[in-house]
Amino acid sequence: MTLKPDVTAFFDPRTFSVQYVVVDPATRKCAIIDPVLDFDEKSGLTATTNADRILDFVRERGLNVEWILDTHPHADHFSAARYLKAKTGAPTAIGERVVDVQKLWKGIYNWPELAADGSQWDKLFAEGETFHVGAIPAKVLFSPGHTLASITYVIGDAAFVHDTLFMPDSGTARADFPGGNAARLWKSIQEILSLPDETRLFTGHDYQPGGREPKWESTVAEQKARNTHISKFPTEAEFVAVRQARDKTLPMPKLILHALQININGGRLPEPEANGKRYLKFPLDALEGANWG
Ligand SMILES: N[C@@H](CCC(=O)N[C@@H](CS)C(=O)NCC(=O)O)C(=O)O
Ligand SMILES: [Fe+2]
Repeated sequence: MTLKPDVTAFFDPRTFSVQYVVVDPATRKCAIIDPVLDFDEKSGLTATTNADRILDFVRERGLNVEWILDTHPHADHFSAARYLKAKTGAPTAIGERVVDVQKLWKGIYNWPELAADGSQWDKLFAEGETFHVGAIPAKVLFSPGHTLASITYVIGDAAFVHDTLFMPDSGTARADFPGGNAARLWKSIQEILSLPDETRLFTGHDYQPGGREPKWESTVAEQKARNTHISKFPTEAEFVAVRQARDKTLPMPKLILHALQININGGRLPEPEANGKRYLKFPLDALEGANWG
């Protein structure tokens, strides 16, 4: 029998991100997945509105946070993992290939002091590694393609697929960031679609095509039947061609250069300088060939 966690989604309309609290109702233990730390690039302000909403939910329901999980180093928002660890004491985790993403971006940022060894997280998951949320068994699938380090958390009958498959009417994630690969993404998607048909899939973003209300939950069966990129372009070659053509048209996420330097450091903001203020650093002309939008 596959156990069913209670899943609550928290949609962030600023970044179209979906954050999750995954609860084992029997033990009231939970995992938080992909929490967002708010940032406004125009003013440079940071805030913890999204993360505090999650903390309120956890407190009101008397839940015990067992894990703070990220699916990949995000390119469009800051991770609130560090903030939530400080608030709850729960361990942070990500996939072990994060070290490859650290090495890549350490070069791009010319950041010799960054330890590219994953030591910024409490736990680095290996491919196929198992753990528990309360009494519910969980397993890690490596799902690279969108990033080198992307993973899927399968927790009971629910898979947190983040930026692989979006909702069926929206398609799939882009594969053109440094370290991205459309053919690899196709393989990762096939692995997710080989889970049982009734597996609940929870996506990491919803860009609300056509202005519809935000949605985040589907099933393997629905994705196989209706995903606009997968059902219409079923072979690897067709998918890769469509994915690469679309990626050429997409401007970089507006926060990619802001976010990666926070997220490859486990969600830590830069240390304050002598005046007590924190500063970001931007490489110029590093993402050659990127679409200007
Ligand atoms: N306009 C958004 C784009 C964000 C973006 O590129 N999202 C990635 C996931 S991190 C993606 O796969 N997007 C697919 C798409 O836009 O079609 C931003 O600037 O933040
Ligand atoms: Fe992403």
